[in-house]
Amino acid sequence: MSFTLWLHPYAGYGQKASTAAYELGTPFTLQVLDHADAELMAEFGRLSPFGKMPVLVDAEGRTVFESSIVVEWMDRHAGGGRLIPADPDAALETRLIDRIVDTYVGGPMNRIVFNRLGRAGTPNPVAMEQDEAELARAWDWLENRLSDGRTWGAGETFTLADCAAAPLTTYARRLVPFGDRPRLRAWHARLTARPSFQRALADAAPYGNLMPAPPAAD
Ligand SMILES: N[C@@H](CCC(=O)N[C@@H](CS)C(=O)NCC(=O)O)C(=O)O
Repeated sequence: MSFTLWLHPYAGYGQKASTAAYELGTPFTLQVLDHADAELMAEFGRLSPFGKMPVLVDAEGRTVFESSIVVEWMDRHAGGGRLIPADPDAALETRLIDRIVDTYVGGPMNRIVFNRLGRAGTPNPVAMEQDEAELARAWDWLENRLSDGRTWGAGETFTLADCAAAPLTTYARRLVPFGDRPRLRAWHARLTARPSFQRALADAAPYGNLMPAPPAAD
């Protein structure tokens, strides 16, 4: 299996895909997106129907997009059953946590960042407050879900849920701190220490700090 991942190493959803690839140990070609390169971005525009990263291009030139589908594809082609557990109930819990993190952590996070950068027109403080409230609600929900003592997002093995949560919680906690949520904080510490995520962070390091938010204070 050989494939190329089109992404920017700083982007949270890009790191979700690269963390998964590093976790599986599958070699891949990293195609870094560069907005200053019009030709490259035009090619990316042809690959990505909604202009979003990551996009995976396989050896036959077929594209796979949407980060969760990209991770499922990589897991299946690496033999299956690791990032999406073979047990159907465990797979369902994995997909649930992945959906919650993508929708209610990544969603408001991206909207707040777009607002702060002025990419959504004039910054809208009311919309930003609503998005901060949604993030706090996601933190509460996750804290409660972790109360069964699980080690990782969906159980005792590192899955798609953790590939999503590692980058997205790392960025989103800079907008809405974890506060008094010890299980969420402990999970995040385990995610941060995971070698696959450390490799994704190392890919991002040369780009410095692009996030319009101070470093996490808590
Ligand atoms: N639902 C998409 C979301 C991907 C996404 O939002 N990617 C961001 C980077 S973190 C992006 O491509 N942003 C570029 C833009 O919107 O211009 C997925 O899971 O792949």
